Amino acid sequence: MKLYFSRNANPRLAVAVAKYLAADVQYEFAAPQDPTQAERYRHLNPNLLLPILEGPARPLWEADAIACFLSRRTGSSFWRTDDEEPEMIRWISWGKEGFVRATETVQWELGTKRRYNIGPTDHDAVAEATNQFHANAKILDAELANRDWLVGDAVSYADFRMATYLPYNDVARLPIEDYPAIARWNARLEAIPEWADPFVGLTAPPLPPVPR
Ligand SMILES: N[C@@H](CCC(=O)N[C@@H](CS)C(=O)NCC(=O)O)C(=O)O
Repeated sequence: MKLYFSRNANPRLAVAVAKYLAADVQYEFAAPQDPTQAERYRHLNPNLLLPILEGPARPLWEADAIACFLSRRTGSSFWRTDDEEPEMIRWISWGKEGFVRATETVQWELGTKRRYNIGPTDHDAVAEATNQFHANAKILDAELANRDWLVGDAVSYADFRMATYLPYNDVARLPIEDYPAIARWNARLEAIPEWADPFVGLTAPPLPPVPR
């Protein structure tokens, strides 16, 4: 199986999952958004986005689907399949609408758009997403106040998914430290080597710098 990736957030998430699960995959850097490369990838993912897992009967795209597949394939409970599964889905679903979306938007406006010269930063969008971040961080902080992980007593895919954009907070600069339980949880995640740097040993160009 081959996992196509870049250093951006969703492929980073998929690489972290595959590495954490010690899945038997090869890793290949890809650039499907590059017009000169797009046709190589269109049959694998018509969205021309990463991650893509080639190997299953149909190539799989969407980080969540890839995480589910690899967890099943490796016989792991990282993607819960027991009574904790609804709880895991709750956090994946809520995160995508709230905390993840807020952190994604700020990172997109201040990071990705500037890195790839996609267009001017929409400061209203940053302000709105920052408000959304605070509203959701308050809820997440209360949830994490008395436990280490979102689901049960061990890390799950819900934790990785919720934190998708936090490794890019050097650019987004959202005040994670104002939420002590989130900060502790993020530190626990960063203590997992496969999360802290999923790209160790892989060949991939660095992200373009964010111009000042
Ligand atoms: N919903 C998709 C989003 C995929 C996506 O937006 N991928 C972006 C990176 S975050 C991408 O492929 N950008 C082009 C690139 O990294 O080369 C998922 O969860 O996998």
